[in-house]
Amino acid sequence: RMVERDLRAAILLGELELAYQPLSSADGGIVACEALVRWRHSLRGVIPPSEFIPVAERTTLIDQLGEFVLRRACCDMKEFPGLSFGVNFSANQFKRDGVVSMVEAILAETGTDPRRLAIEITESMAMSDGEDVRKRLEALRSLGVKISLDDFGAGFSGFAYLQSFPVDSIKIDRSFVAKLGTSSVSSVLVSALVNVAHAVGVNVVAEGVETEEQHRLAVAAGADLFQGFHLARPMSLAALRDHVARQE
Ligand code: G
Ligand code: G
Ligand code: MN
Ligand code: NA
Repeated sequence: RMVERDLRAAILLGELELAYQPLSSADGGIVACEALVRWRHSLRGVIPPSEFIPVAERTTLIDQLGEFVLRRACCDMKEFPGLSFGVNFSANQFKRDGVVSMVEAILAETGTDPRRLAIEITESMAMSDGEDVRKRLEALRSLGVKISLDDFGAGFSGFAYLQSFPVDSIKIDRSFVAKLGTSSVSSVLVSALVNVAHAVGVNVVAEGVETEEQHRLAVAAGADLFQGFHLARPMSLAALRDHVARQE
């Protein structure tokens, strides 16, 4: 209850902010960012999303939170014309009838090129709800928005699924990336995921890259993009400006 009341106030007071984590290609160049919401509480300091997204999900606050995140990300994107931005959508947010028109309205309002926005939903969520989810994904894609399946492989839905599902990229779950270097089987597994994805025209992000070796092995396995603490941590908008400028 208290968290719910505080979160409602936080949205109004502007206590929510976005951190951005870069995604880079094999040569190290930044090509995209993932937006990650944070709550800067006046007394408790920074509260991670794992503590308040579930609360928001149980109420209608997830709608306001989702709109806030998307609007802020679309505004911030204007500073980085060459980069795509990923925004996470949670299950209940995606189950809402109005989700597609909400995205369309915010793209229009902020003058955002839809092709630069990737909506991240978890693999397990995508699989859960049959036709409704598929229709929404197709509607978003026909706006030009990209769809990315987060935590892919964790809720193993099978390869066949990828072929028929309206997605543009998968983010291989970090549990697979964490095992790279610990056994040859893990490299074979990641390569297999990459090969199947590429065969059906789907891009692959290796997420949770924490070491030089994991990066090297993920590159060798053929992943297209790389994200993780080894490359860059989530950072403030101001830090992202510096980070991108240093690279240019
Ligand atoms: O940043 P952190 O590792 O604490 O994120 C934890 C979880 O919160 C991740 O699963 C991430 O997808 C989710 N998350 C982060 N930002 C958002 C957001 O803006 N909306 C939703 N729905 N989930 C988010
Ligand atoms: O579920 P999702 O992939 O959206 O989760 C994103 C979260 O993963 C972010 O909150 C971010 O802080 C976290 N993250 C990003 N890179 C790494 C990493 O290399 N290792 C770990 N353990 N977490 C990471
Ligand atoms: Mn994500
Ligand atoms: Na993930």
